Amino acid sequence: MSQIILFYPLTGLDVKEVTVFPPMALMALASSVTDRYSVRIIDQRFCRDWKREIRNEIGPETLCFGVSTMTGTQIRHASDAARFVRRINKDIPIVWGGVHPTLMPEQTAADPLVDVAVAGAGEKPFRSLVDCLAEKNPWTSIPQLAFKQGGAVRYLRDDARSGDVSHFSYESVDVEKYVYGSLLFGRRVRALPFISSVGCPHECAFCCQPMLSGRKWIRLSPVETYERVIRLVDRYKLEAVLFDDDEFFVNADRGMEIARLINGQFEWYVQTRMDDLSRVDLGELERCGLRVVQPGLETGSPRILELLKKKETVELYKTVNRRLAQTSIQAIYNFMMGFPGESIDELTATVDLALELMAENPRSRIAGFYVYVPYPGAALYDLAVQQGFQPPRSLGGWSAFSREHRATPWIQENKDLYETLFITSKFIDQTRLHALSEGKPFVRTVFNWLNDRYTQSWRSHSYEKTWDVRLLSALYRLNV
Ligand code: B12
Repeated sequence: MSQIILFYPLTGLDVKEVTVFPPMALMALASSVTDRYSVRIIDQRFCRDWKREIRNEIGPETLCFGVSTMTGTQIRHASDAARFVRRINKDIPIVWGGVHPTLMPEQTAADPLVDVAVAGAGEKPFRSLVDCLAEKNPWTSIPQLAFKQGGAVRYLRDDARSGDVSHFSYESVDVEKYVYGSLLFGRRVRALPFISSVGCPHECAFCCQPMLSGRKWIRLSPVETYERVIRLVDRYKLEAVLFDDDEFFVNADRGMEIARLINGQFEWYVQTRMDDLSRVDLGELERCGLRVVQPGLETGSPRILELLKKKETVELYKTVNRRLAQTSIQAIYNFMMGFPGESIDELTATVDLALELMAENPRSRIAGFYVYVPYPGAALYDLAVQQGFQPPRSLGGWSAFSREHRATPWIQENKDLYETLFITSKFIDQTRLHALSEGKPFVRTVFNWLNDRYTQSWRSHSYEKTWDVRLLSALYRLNV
């Protein structure tokens, strides 16, 4: 049987049981080919000796080596793997897919370590490609592919979106490795992610999703969602499900119907917006098992909210936060900083908003304060370029664009301030990291000390890069 090797690179944010989720992109690809081909998924996050693994797998029956990547750190690790495969056998086609090749198919395909870049949902084009490779047929007319031809790059653009969103081949990975999620639920629970819809109709100017999805929202019906999720829950004895949809409550009625079908049989988590939360019945969602919501609030400055095209207000944030406080649903808020033109006062407004939300809703958490990174495909990207941001001209250049990216020209003057806020934001909610210190009293004591120390400095708006921030920053970077 012909064989396909799929590789999931380190992301730069790889904390087991916290951010290491199953490589769903590759499991989706696998589901489209396993009827005819054998598929081996290598997840670098679990595989220190990934080179030996690749060497052992590659053989005469290998049809291609596929690799998935977001923009940022993953590109570097994907390139290492591709380079290694080239060295072992230069005739194995190397196929790249994922968010970054979707945003920049031509630039990706121009890289010497890329034979084919696939833009968009991969199931259909990947199946067509491997069929052609297996039958030794030409593949250069398959839509969604970008590749080099006659000294130039050709890209067969096709914006059609797939109608299905969640056929994952769980058999192609060792699911047990991914099953626990401790940070989100505050304790170790058996949990797996599930995706019930893809895309998002909103147009947030910092997000690449409008370009990825064309602002279309494709979803499973409530019954389909429930049936697939409950099968997953039964099969893997799950206590919780993480809905990794970009925006779960785009349609409030659909969301409520899914909730009623779930009816508290397991705990669940969703990514969603505050305005969507203002339109749903939080009490009923609580009864139906919704435990955690993770909205992006981004800023406490009304001007920046306008700039970001969030179409939400600080007042709405406060109102919904108060309503959430009356339930047991925990809110984990995401913030961003370092936007072009953002003043220190505007940044302070974000700090104050975070403190106020936590004071009014003591169960709420702060996921973090992240520095804005101009990802290609986002509307704000053009403004970033006008403000002096120089986009990389090659695939390799984008590998530096992780969440630790601190190279945008307008933040240089206050780089230490952003670094301090990023690091201290991880401790500011008093308990979010506590799950990591379970059973480790010394670590817990240190966390408590840091919590108090940083709360004081946020309250007094003093963000000095003290020795402890430097140390934490160095420790953090070891993982990136
Ligand atoms: C889970 C997740 C993560 C996980 C990693 C994934 C994992 N498996 O563990 C973690 C938590 C580590 C993560 C981190 C980050 N993430 Co994230 N993440 C997601 C999320 C919620 C789901 C990804 C997923 O599994 N999708 C499901 C699969 C089926 O879809 P897919 O990946 O698009 O794959 C399809 C196609 O792309 C293609 N394809 C993919 N790979 C391949 C490979 C081949 C060979 C082929 C042919 C095709 C192909 O086919 C697949 C099936 O159709 C998405 C949002 C979303 N709903 O998709 C964001 C998303 C991918 N993340 C995003 C971002 C911004 C980040 C962070 C920067 C966030 C932050 N501030 O920290 C970091 C990056 C790490 C870093 N060092 O900088 C952005 C992408 C930005 C970009 N330009 O790359 C997204 C789109 C969210 C958003 N709307 O902004 N993330």
